Amino acid sequence: MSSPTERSLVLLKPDAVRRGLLGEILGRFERKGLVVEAMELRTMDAALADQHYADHVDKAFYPPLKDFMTSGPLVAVVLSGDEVIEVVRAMIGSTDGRKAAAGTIRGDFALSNRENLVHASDSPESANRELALWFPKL
Ligand code: 3AN
Repeated sequence: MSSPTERSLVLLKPDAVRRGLLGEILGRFERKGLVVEAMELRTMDAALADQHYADHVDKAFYPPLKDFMTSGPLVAVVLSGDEVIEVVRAMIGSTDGRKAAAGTIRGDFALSNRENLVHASDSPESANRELALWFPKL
């Protein structure tokens, strides 16, 4: 019996929408062979931000991060594929766009550690939690 295909919750952040990079970023995931299972343009409100970033709410960088993440529409995407969580994390690169490797999404298009274009679940546990938060009916 084959195991069920893994899923990841990916957010194309408000800077990706504003900069017109949705097609570029989604295209990379599609060309990699990952599958879009669900997708929605929506604006994160304060309550959802606090839930989504539950691990970060007490950190100094959280208030400006919350302002940024609630500043305009983002695109929430459910991606699936073999080892999708690890694959997508490798494709987006490290948190700080100035240090992220060339060839990654952040390395190629971001110059900030806050406005870094993409969020992606970092473990199966985070994926389960985030998928339930963003796509409870899935
Ligand atoms: P990642 O998105 O690479 O998993 P996390 O989970 O450590 O990074 O942080 C969540 C988000 O918080 C990041 N995507 C980034 O937007 C923001 N962030 C993290 N560290 C900093 C920082 N030192 N200064 C400003 N924003 C930060």
